[in-house]
Amino acid sequence: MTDLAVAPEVSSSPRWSVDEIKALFDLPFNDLLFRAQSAHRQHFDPNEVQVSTLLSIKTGGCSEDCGYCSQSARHETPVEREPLLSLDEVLAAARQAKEKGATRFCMGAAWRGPKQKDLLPVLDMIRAVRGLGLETCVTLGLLKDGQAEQLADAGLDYYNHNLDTAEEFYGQVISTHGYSDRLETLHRVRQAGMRVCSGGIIGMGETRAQRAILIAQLANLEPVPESVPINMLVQVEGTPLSGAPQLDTLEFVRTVAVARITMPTSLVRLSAGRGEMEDSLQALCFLAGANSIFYGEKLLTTGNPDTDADQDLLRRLGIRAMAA
Ligand code: SAM
Ligand code: DTB
Ligand code: SF4
Repeated sequence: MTDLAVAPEVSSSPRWSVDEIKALFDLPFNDLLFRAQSAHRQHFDPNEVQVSTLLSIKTGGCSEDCGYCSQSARHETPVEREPLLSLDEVLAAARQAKEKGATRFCMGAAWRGPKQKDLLPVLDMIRAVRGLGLETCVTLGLLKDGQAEQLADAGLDYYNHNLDTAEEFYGQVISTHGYSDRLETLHRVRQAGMRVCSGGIIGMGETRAQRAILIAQLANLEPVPESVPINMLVQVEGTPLSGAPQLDTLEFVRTVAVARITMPTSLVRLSAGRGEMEDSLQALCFLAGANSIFYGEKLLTTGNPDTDADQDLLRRLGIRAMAA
């Protein structure tokens, strides 16, 4: 179990027990979706999605061994190591994202965590992107003493740091850092007063019970993450998880629905994996309460639906972009 001294943001009287969450997963599909859609309508316009665009500001060559990740230096993947992008490159991408209708710009770096010399240029990027009138989010890995405060001072709106899977399964996917390291960074982000974006990856070989444990962990964070990305594993050639058995897509929809019911006021993001999803599956995810997407032809290193296809899908579903 997680040591509460390390992670004081884990509530001592949890809002949701793992058994309650397992029971949600086990509901008949239609009952589960009805409950999710009802919860969604209590807090959100069901015909709106929040639109974020993602940019990899530092790609590849990461020291960590995350079994799903194309950017680990320990896996032979098609991704090449690249230096940190310049401020001008980032600003050009952010301007384009804004023109295309994104309200939040998320910048990701393939680091275990930022070194101080790396953090300084990222602070400039945050200030500049904010200056364009976009919400800002960064995902830079584990934060050390004082770094969250520096990000907050630069005006960062959200820090993305996923718990990714159940604590008991984490060690089978990642050996170079632990679950308590992730919780400690989430705590630092909260202490510095920033909003939290934290979710996970589904389809890595975890059991349904482990999906329930992940959702319980997220839903019992105090306060609950404002943004909860639910990623479907994108299998990348050369990673240890390439070739993992494909998850039943309805189980992914169930996970979105359970996230919506247990975190009713959070944005639940239908994140990685949309590129491989039929429109009808994405529509089911929206019905299950997903109300945020990554918009733009690339995620970090893998593909995402092209923007024309997304505009067409949202038009056919009568879904509008949410104002920031
Ligand atoms: N290095 C930082 C870290 O690990 O927190 C930030 C970047 S990392 C790529 C951000 C997140 O992307 C991971 O926590 C994971 O949830 C997601 N991710 C990475 N590769 C993925 C894949 N192949 N499929 C689905 N999600 C993935
Ligand atoms: C999140 O939960 N998903 C995004 C974002 N946060 C950083 C990353 C998805 C990465 C998918 C694989 C890739 O493109 O490399
Ligand atoms: Fe590095 Fe993040 Fe990829 Fe893990 S998920 S290998 S920490 S970039």
